[in-house]
Amino acid sequence: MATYAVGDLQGCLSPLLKLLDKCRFDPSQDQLWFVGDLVNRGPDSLEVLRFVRDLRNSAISVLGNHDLYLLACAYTDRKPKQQDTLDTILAADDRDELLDWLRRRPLMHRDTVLGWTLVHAGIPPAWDIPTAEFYAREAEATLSRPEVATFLAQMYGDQPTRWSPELTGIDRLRYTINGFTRMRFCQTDGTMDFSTKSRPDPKKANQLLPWFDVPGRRSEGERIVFGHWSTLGPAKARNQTWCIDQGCIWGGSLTALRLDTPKPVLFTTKCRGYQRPG
Ligand SMILES: [Mn+2]
Repeated sequence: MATYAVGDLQGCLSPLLKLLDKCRFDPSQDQLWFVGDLVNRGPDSLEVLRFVRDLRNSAISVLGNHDLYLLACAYTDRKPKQQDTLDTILAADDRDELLDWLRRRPLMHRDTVLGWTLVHAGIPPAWDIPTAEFYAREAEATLSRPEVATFLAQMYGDQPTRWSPELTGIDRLRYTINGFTRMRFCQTDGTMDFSTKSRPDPKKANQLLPWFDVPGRRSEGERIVFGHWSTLGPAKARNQTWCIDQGCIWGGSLTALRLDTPKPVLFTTKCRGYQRPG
């Protein structure tokens, strides 16, 4: 039995099918882990959502910022923007089943036997693994409740950026969601910084660090696979974390990382690119 983690799809189905062919994925035996952002910007958001849902127990998908954005568009008065490709989902006959399935996906998945943890963007440096799991479960419970709309309407915002065990209510939930699904950079003390999406700038390393390079990061030592950061550079181990978002939607590649081998093995397939940056 093989386990593959697959990078951000953002509504691109054909690269996924090609990639699964390439690694000879067998749904009767193997498992797929998806780093989230299944939908938006690509041409087949609805088909990708149905495909991953239909894999049932052969797939684990964590929530990304684009998945949460779809939920916000579906359950609140937020309107999709011009570059979004969510309309086919919002108009689909099976939209309610799909959205209900999506909002019950985890924010973090950990397999202690395999020794890997899956998240969309990262784990806040202030959290060790049990702490991260605790707050993931809290936010997941909120998303699975019937009153999900109330939460989604208050979800957006950059604050608070600094962790404190005294945070409560919507502030704590927003910190959790932003850490798992939006974070890239932190200040050297671990405060999240949402001012830039670019690649790390060595000249600014005394102010802004990728979350996985923050000194004293409490999840250090854990193998973590994530996506969300297509400008980070080649997929490789960085402090035992692997970013496998290789910018499929931008004409880069779709990447899978086999996790159950002594050393992780990369599989990639070229993507034609459906969106231009900016
Ligand atoms: Mn993302």
